Amino acid sequence: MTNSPKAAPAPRHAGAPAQPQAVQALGWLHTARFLTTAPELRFLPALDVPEIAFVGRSNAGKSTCINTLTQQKQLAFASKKPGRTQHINLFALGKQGATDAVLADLPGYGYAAVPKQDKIRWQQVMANYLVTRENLKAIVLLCDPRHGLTELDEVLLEVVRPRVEEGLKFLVILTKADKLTRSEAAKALSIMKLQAGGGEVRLFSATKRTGIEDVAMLLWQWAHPDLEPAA
Ligand SMILES: Nc1nc2c(ncn2[C@@H]2O[C@H](COP(=O)(O)OP(=O)(O)O)[C@@H](O)[C@H]2O)c(=O)[nH]1
Ligand SMILES: [Mg+2]
Repeated sequence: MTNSPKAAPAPRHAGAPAQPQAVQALGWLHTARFLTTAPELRFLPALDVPEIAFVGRSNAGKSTCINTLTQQKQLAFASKKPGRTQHINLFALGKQGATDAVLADLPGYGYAAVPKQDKIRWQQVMANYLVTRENLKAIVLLCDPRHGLTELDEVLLEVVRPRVEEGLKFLVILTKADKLTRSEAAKALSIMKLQAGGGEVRLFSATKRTGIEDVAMLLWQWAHPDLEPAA
């Protein structure tokens, strides 16, 4: 069994057979549609479906990753509208218009040189989000392995680690893997596995289409813990 004609346009390496679970997961992610945008946490609507939050420093590859996973170029526009770059954008997921999960695109944070005030503020926003967002199910941290972890990535890891033990799902995506040699990629992966404190770590490349299916399946499973993946 491979792709049915109605299966979502899963990105494939030529000739590679599609796993039914990957087709299912990518089809689900492809349903992503803009739900709402909020300038601050407290303006987010309360939701009762699982929420998967994407975070990472600016330029880590977050927008590209979300667009690649959802196969939806226009989603990026929502985040790129002037004045919205610091907003939290929510995208609804689910077949037949029935929302069964949401993706939250959190504002990217700056490079090492951000003013201390901004760091403290960001740290408070993240801590607050983790504690108060009741439907938060998973955090996805995007990291460009050529630059390693920023101070704020480290802060995030510290805030997230104890929550992972309490059941929060956590995934570190090492982006732009196409820019690494095989041995650099292996090294980056093993270092991050030590730092992720029980979270998952995956290499990802939008250009070479590495890790897409694997990440999609992980997110699907986290959003549907009570469903069996497609056989
Ligand atoms: N080579 C390569 N470049 C990438 C990849 N993903 C993103 N980029 C580039 O990295 C830059 C930042 O990406 P973007 O998605 O805008 O990052 P964001 O600021 O985290 O949303 C852009 O120039 C992208 O084209 C990838 O997988 N491979
Ligand atoms: Mg972006």
